[in-house]
Amino acid sequence: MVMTNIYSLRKKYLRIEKTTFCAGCGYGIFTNCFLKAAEELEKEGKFDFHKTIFISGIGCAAWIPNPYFLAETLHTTHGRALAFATGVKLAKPASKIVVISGDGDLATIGGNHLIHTLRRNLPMSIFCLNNYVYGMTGGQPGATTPQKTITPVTPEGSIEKPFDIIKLALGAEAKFVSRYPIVFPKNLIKGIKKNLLIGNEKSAFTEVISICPTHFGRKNNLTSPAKMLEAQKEQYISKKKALETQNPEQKKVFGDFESLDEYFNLTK
Ligand SMILES: Cc1ncc(C[n+]2csc(CCOP(=O)(O)OP(=O)(O)O)c2C)c(N)n1
Ligand code: SF4
Repeated sequence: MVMTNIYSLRKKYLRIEKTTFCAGCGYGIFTNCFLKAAEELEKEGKFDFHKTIFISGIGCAAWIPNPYFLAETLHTTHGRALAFATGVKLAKPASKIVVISGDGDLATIGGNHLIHTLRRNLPMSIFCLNNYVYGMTGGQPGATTPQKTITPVTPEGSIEKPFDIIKLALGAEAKFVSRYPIVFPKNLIKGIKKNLLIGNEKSAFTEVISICPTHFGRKNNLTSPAKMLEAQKEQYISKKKALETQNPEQKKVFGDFESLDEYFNLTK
């Protein structure tokens, strides 16, 4: 179970144990899952948290590695985490690079860096934390915001069609692409471990579906973190179940994706 020794994990891996994230923010769940995955891999002798270089851009998600992780961290400029990560990898090829940042940072302002990083395929692990808005600056819409979402600048609902980040990554011919929602922590931990291992050889990309109760939830009738998690649970189905059942409700699929064709077949 994920939470059993989470306090000792936080002591071991965090510089500051208490975070400034809003109560119920999905990033707490992601952080705990990441620490659990890191610890499991360390026990297997396959990962060294304290020697890893964690790189992030700007945003609430970008705060996860820095200031919190007790490791080498580089907190960069908005949208440019992958450009910095590329530079660090080229300068220090033996280093383990992990990028953790938001969907605004990696897929909106940093979208160009994302496609070229995936195309270039330098070994690194990339975690894009998607809460569907710009959380840090007040919940404005970005490239992933679903249509009809109420935000401070779209009081009648967002009208633009959003990016599906998985399609974007597969379209850029990323060599490893996966998606895991925070509401399924056991799957998420496995997904994080797989990404961390594959990221030693190539660019490994994982979209983590998170929640921002403060800005997305409050404005869109999801009035508590629990309601947001329940809604997330309803919206997503594992790839295994989607294949077994043909995904009759056309839910969004999570798991590891091999190709655009496979992804299109799963989601129709
Ligand atoms: C060049 C630049 N443009 C805009 C900003 C303002 N800004 C800071 S964080 C942010 C959005 C972050 O959103 P996301 O990456 O999705 O992370 P979240 O806060 O939702 O975790 C923006 C627009 C900035 N710091 N720098
Ligand atoms: S604003 Fe949203 S994303 Fe940022 S800490 Fe609060 S709940 Fe989390």
